[in-house]
Amino acid sequence: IYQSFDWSDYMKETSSVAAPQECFKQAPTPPVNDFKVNMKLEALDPRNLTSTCIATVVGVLGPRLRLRLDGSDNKNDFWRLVDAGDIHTIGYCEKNDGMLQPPLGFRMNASSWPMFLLKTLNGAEMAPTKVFQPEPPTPKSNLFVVGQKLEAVDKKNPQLICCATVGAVKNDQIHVTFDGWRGAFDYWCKYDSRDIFPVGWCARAGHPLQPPGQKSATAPSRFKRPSGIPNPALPEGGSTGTGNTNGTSAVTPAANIVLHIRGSCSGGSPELPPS
Ligand code: MLZ
Repeated sequence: IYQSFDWSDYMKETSSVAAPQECFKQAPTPPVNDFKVNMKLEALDPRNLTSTCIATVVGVLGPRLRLRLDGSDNKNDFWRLVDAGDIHTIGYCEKNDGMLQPPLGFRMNASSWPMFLLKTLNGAEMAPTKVFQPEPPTPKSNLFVVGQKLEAVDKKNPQLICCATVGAVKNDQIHVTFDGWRGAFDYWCKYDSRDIFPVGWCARAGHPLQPPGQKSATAPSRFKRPSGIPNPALPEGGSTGTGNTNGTSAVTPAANIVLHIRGSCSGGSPELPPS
């Protein structure tokens, strides 16, 4: 029988506490999502933040938008909150004397960009101003404390928001560690990152929350998802082909790649934020 995850039980069991709302650059009441699939807007190219591009909403999940840059492929989708500060109505860039740019990896010849832009915007459904929600204020300082619980985007599977713990705090950054998962998913981020949320945010937002993982793969867990119950966070009913009973799937080994590293490059520590 499927036992849904309960933060308050879990925090009792683990003698832990939630990071308070004041720590986060997030609205206490998650914003409404009035965007619709196929609406177009302006977004910064996540792979080249100097470029403002046209993006299309290709999915909605709670207050989040799955975006695809027009002229790009379907392998570089990214997610933004409806109250993100870096998404705008079409026309915003030009109004501020900017020029819309083709995305990195534009699938056509650069010379065809002006005509592509004309055609992609012709007859397009443009997201109206009213669906863009105001960006929440930034906390004055890093108020996080090691051990506090939170909900965090899994940057390797960015559709997922998962149970997490503050593993370390350094200056304006926190180390996000994912409960029940090996360290490969952990990351450092600024305390005002839009990828971290207070405990309870997903429930309030109507967004799925991934329960803690299974570091000990054989031990039984109340949080296992029985096979047959789809993971709502995944497209097409949640099957990834390599699915396990956790509603997730095994990590696919990366293809072999050749790294050419300069002798002068020391690489840097994965355990510390860039100074
Ligand atoms: N398919 C992946 C999902 C891992 C999600 C981890 N989130 C912290 C896997 O099973 O490895």
